[in-house]
Amino acid sequence: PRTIYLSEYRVPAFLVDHVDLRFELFEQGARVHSTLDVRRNPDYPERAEHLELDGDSLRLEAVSLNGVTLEADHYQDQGDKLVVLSVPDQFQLTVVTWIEPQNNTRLEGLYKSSGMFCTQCEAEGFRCITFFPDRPDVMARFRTRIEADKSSYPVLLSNGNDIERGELADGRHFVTWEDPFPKPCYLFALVAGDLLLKQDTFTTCSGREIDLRIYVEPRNATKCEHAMDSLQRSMRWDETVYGREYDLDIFMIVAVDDFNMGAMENKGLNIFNSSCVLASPETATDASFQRIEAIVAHEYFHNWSGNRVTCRDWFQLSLKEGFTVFRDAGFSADMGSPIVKRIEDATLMRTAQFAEDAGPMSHPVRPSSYMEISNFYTLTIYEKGAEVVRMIHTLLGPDLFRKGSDLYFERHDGQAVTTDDFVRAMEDASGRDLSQFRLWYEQAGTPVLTVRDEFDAEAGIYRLSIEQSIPDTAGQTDKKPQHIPFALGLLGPDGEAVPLRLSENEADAPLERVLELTEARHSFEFHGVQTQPVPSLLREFSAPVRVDYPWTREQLLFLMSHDSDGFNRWDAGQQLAVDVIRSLMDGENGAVDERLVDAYRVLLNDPALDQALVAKMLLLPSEAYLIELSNDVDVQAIHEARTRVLDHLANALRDDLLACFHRNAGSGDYQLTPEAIAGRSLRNTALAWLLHIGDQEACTLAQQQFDVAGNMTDRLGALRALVNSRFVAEREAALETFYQCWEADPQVVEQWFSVQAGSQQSGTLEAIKALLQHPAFDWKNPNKVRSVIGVFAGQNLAQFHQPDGSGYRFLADQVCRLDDSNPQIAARLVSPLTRWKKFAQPYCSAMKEALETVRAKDGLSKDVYEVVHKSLR
Ligand code: HT7
Ligand code: ZN
Repeated sequence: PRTIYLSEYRVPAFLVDHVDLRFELFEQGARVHSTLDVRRNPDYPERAEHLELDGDSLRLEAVSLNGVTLEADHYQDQGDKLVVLSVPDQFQLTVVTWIEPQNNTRLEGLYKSSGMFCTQCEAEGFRCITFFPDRPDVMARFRTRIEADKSSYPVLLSNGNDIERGELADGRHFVTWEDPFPKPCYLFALVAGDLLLKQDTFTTCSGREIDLRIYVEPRNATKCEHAMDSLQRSMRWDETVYGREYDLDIFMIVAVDDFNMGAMENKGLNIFNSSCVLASPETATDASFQRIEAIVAHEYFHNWSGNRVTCRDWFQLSLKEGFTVFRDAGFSADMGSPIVKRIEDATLMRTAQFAEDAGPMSHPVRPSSYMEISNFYTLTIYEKGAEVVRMIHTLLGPDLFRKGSDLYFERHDGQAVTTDDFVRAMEDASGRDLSQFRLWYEQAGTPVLTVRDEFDAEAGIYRLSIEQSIPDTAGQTDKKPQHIPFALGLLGPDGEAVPLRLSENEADAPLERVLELTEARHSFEFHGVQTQPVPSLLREFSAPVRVDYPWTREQLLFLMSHDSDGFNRWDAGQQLAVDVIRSLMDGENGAVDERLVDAYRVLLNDPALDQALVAKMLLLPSEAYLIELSNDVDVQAIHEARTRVLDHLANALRDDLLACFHRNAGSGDYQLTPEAIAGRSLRNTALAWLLHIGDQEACTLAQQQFDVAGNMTDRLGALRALVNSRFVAEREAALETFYQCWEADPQVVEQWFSVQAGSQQSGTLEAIKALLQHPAFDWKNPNKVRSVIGVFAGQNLAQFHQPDGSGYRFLADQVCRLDDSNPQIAARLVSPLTRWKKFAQPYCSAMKEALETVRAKDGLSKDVYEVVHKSLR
């Protein structure tokens, strides 16, 4: 496969002002008539003789120019390109293609899902529909006429407003849609199906009434309320916080079962993975409700950060994704608990994004090359990209940041631009120089801050030295220091905040500062400090960096109970638990530090503490995080040490856990407040810990909760605890009961698969193999694949990393099988194998061997090839 470089970017040779599409949809295929108004781009440096259009898996039926059918010697159908020879400066080109949506298992372009037609065009799916300059900087106005059988496909949707509809012969009908906003073809969408409509309205800040529509399969009629409510709240929030008003008269969401990602922000017609829209308390967990709220908001926010202002090329993907994730994070924080949201985001960064940044697929937030762009919808582009925007927000402060975002939207409305344009708008609005900051977009790898301190009691000075280094990553060495906002505070002996005086006589010194690190080495002196303080570093995870500081357990315990920064209280608990787990691995002293037990006891029993924070603090660091912190990883050793700590805590805190369980029994009616969510989380954590040690009373309580729970969070919490406990004999019976109750609901069945794929019981691999034969498992449905194979390989680390390599061979086989039908999903699934160099023997060689078998597969897709090739080189 060819590598594409950012340095090769050229403006398009031809522009398309208008696209007229006509879709004839049939069971055996679809005919697409596309008429483009094309003109030469005056900004293109030469005169391009021929027009080149992208295509993929298309059968070309006819080409005409200005209404005259072209003879075969006037164009070349090269499969992935249609070249129209010697074209005039301005012309109308009509292309007719035949495609087979019913056989499209890649789920790119036009395909069928549960009997309906739907599309996914980002990044390069439009070329699977018709020949077109499939690049985001070609923006056109689209008119789309859809024709289909009326009884099978009563609902026909596309972007914009419906301007005409009517009946055709043979029971067919048509609807024509017109989108007044020029857009790149990746934002095109079409849906045809027998769908039920849930409708509501939203009145914008300027008084326009927007028609809000959610289309679902009729059986899902009762599961749309939360998505609709989330949409309305997102629309209001974007007006209030960013001054962004919705622009069309209609906003539509359609739920489809087969979808490669979470959702897609097509202009006025968002298409969602069903699991990211549909929810009711009986069928969806708290996590699903929160995910739906976040994704609905994310896709809605794209209307400005993505659609009105889009990307010039796919190297700029983080322009829209990083900014939009930053925006949706702000929304989620405002709708729930800001600390919890920050903890969740930092956890994702530190476990998964740091791993990606240190692995073979590591790339900058603005990559400089790729083979297959679908492989670059990564945590680096999305999450690190959002952290980069967050740092700009921290450096500028909220008011200047808002000024910068206003300027960005105003300056670039209707354009396809770059991350550099975004930073320039921030600079111009704030007057700040962000030239060094731009390195965050250019350099891959996670910066490491080595922090050391000393206290000069006599002089009353506390000195902090900070050294930054950025590790080498694939193709990048000798990196320059980056501009890092480093938030900190100092705690005095009673936990009080120490004023941070950077000079001797500084009056009104703040209690928290954001230090701006720009050099490889800095040292700071804080004056007027009476006693040795405890530093609270990188508050609220102010930058996506690793901090290396020689914490003592006393310091961590102190921060855990005294830090005014909730995030760092949580983090101190995490670091303490990491240290305790690691000391067991090192065999330092065989016992678990009782101070950890005491700290957890306080958490469990102090009702004055923020219970949402407590719920997070009670979760031990995950195996994935412990792996990420280690080299030469022995997964089983990590698993055993973590399990021993869990055993010890659960035994020592048995009565406290039981009391916590009963205290958080809930009030019956399901609420989504941070307090209610925290209560359910505490209750289910307590249950899981108690079942882990086989507590008889808790086993009975779990069975009861499983039987009578009024919501899916508690029912699944109980099921998970029962399944994971080696002391419970009724595991199979519970799983069977659950399935019988919910087999008709695909989203619940996916959760049922996930619980089993995540099971801590030995022998899970055999159970997984059996699940692949289960009637509800479907290779063509990405959610099913993810809930079984993805959860097993990506989350069930102790079971996946078997010393005999059986987990790896299993994954390699499944990747090869999927590669033929859905390469995007196969390429994502192979990722757990790619970090083989990080692991100790025998894991390391066995992972590499498994990757080699994937590489040897005949006809490997370029999606999987890129990942495997970069991992093995
Ligand atoms: N912008 C959307 C990206 C997306 C996508 C990319 C590749 C393959 C399938 C896809 N489905 C959606 C999602 C988003 O970030 O909003
Ligand atoms: Zn997005």
